[in-house]
Amino acid sequence: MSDQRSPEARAAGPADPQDLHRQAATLEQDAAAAVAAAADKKALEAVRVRFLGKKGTLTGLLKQMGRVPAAERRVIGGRINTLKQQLQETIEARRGAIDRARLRRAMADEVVDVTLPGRRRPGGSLHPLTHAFRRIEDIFGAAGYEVVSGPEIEDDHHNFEALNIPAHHPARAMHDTLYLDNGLLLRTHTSPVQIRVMAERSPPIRIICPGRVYRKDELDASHSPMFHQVEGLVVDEGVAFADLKGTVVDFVRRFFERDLGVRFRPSYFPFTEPSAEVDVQCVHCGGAGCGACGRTGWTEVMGCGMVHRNVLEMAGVDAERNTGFAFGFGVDRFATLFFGIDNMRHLFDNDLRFLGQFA
Ligand code: 2U9
Repeated sequence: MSDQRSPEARAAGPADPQDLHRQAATLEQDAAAAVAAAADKKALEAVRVRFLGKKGTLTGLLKQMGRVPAAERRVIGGRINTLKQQLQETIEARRGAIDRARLRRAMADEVVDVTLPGRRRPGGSLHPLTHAFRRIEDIFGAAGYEVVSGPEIEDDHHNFEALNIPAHHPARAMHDTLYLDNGLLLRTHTSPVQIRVMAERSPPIRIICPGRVYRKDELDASHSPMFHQVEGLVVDEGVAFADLKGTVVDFVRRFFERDLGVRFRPSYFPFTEPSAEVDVQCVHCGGAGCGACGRTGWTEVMGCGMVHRNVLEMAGVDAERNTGFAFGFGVDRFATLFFGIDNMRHLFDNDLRFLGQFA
């Protein structure tokens, strides 16, 4: 049989089997220690390459097999192969141990203590105007009124003409209206909604119309170019001023949760006849007089009256059979009185320190 040894092996001469056994024993100890010391997969891979790689220690041993005398080759070759297999198994076992250790650490880091109290998210709060609108709608809703909304951009007819405010009537100046380029306008009250309802429905009508209204005012302690209003309208057979008085007194006492004194002062509005302005006893001083009510003991909160016959007729209501009453008030005013807010600006500043007080 021809010589299978590599040229190097032939040149190097025979290998001492005992020396190979000694190298194998040393390798076994070194490899076991190196695998055990590998702290992570990268270090373990370096150990694998060091012993089992192409230029690894064990590979070097195998390369010497060619110089071992044939009689010894089977024994030493078997030992080295067993060593290689054991080393591979030891490395795999260590890889598994490293993975399990890493998983345990990860789980320890991510552990959730479900018994801990939850982190409270800061709750929001309702705007004082929202509170006021809800109170108003609850009170009138309980009395059988329907809440109706309408467009904020209106036309001259619905905002003025249909309310008995003809083209050059001084009342328009009262409203300091904001007109758009197309001749439409920002409604100065929510009355147009009631006009639209009367045009679409037959009596009996019982509605309140909340919403934003606009006037060319500067924002100051008691005025704003945009403010919030509620108007109410009742049209039916046999509606009398006494019904209006009873409704207004009942509403303001329910809203302010107090048996406040209420007084009606004769007034004038183009859309109602007779008309009245409504004062309530000052919610701060109960009528004794203070800074909030200008030492009068009374605060004006509302306007009202019996719907003018012209308005009913223009809206297509049979004024022979039906009469009606209407009222209107600023919600901002009711909110500032109810919550003791001293300046209208606070309603529009969006300062969370202020708004957070109204849960
Ligand atoms: C129709 C007929 C009549 C609504 C009314 C008032 C009196 C009134 C002001 C109070 C403060 C507006 O917010 S405010 O500036 N309103 O004084 N409003 S009677 O009368 C109507 C409404 C609609 C069809």
